[in-house]
Amino acid sequence: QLSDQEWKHVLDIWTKVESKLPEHGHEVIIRLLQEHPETQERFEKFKHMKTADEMKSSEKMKEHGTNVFTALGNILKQKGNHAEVLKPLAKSHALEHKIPVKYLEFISEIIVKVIAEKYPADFGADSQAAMRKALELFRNDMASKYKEFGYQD
Ligand code: HNN
Repeated sequence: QLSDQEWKHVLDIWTKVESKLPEHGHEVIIRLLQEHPETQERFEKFKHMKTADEMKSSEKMKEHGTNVFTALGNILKQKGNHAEVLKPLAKSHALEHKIPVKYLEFISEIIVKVIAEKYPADFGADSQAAMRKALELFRNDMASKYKEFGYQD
């Protein structure tokens, strides 16, 4: 679990992210698919896309980035008490989309990298460490829900 100070770091930087949430979500998804091509196979609606340019001009992908970042923001705002919000997501990502925890690790790293690039002055070492911890908590709780749903990756 995170301290009050750590949650404050996480939610303060998230306020900045929200000022351009669709753009940042879009960029994170593109980088995930580019850096880890195996993740692209998990998306029926994106797996035909070949180039980063195609992804950049895709409104559908931007919309998906928005959905992912909106969901993540809703989780972070629970400050760890996210069981209820997590459950439907864990269920769809385990049983329907079949997303291994490893992919959640991939996106976590990219999220920290992208925020650090966009907001260097507001995302110092303490904030980065706090965000990493929050994303780790999210992944751990996803992983235990995965087990409950009988999904082993
Ligand atoms: O639960 C749902 O299926 C609703 C759509 C949704 C949301 C709100 C998805 C989603 C889909 C369905 C896309 C569609 O058809 O519109 C798929 C195929 N995800 C995936 C696949 C992979 C994936 Mn995710 N998601 N998602 C969300 C929301 C949040 C969310 N998803 C994530 C990762 C890392 C991957 C692996 C490639 C992901 C994360 C980290 C989050 C943030 C909580």
